[in-house]
Amino acid sequence: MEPDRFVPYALPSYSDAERRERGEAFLRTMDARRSVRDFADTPVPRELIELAIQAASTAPSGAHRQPWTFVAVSDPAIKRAIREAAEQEEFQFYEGGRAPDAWINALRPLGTTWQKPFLETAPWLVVVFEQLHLEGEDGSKQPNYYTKESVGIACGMFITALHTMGLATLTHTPSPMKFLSRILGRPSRERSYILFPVGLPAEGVQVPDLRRKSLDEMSIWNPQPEAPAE
Ligand code: IYR
Repeated sequence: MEPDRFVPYALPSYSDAERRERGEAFLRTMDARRSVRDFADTPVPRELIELAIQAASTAPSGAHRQPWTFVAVSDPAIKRAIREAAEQEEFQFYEGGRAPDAWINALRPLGTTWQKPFLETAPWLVVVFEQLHLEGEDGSKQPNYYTKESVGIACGMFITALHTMGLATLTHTPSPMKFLSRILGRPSRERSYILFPVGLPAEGVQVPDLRRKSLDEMSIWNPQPEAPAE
C-alpha cells in the first residue's frame, strides 16, 4: 500500500426513502438470522465459503493490518480431530467443574452440552485466527493494533455474508481453544478467535425461542451531560 496515495470515493446517491427501504430490508434479513447447532451434511461449494471470507475481509482494521487468517476445513479427518479435542475441553467445562454454576445456568436456555456433533456434520469448519503481530521475512516482529476489535468486526461480517447467502453458522468458542493452533498448524503469533461451523440447517431444526432487545432497551439518544451517570 502506498502511504500517500488517495483515490476518489463516493457512495450511491440514494434518496432518504430509498435508504430507509434498504435499511428496513436489511434489518428484516438480519432479524431472521439465528445461530444453528444442528447441521445437514449436505456439501456446500467451496466458492461460497471463499465469497464469505472475502466479504469478511472488507472489515475495517487497526492501521489496515487486516490481522486475520481464515482456516477452512472440509477434510473429515481434520474435522474429526477438531471434534475430539473440542469435546474433551467441553466435557471439562460442562461436567468437570470448569464452568462456574452461574455460567452453566446462563447456558441452560440454549440447551448446549459438551457434545459437538456439528463439528463433523457441518460441511465446513472455518476457524478465524487473530494475528497478534506481523512477522517480517527477517523474523522481525511488528505489533498489530486493535486486533480483537478488527477480527470481531470481520467475524460479524462473515456471519452476515453467510446469512445473506442462505447459509447457517454458529459462533463456537471451545475454551480453551489452543488445540486449534496445534491441529491446524498455526504459528504462535496467531491466536484462535472463533470457530464457525458452516452449512445448511438439519431438516426440522429448532432454535431457542429468543427475543431481541427493542430499540428502547438498547439505545439512548442525546443524553444530557449533567445527567447522573449511574
Ligand atoms: N463453549 C461452550 C459453552 C458456551 C458458552 C457460551 I458464553 C455460549 O453462548 C454457548 C456455549 C459451548 O460451545 O458449548
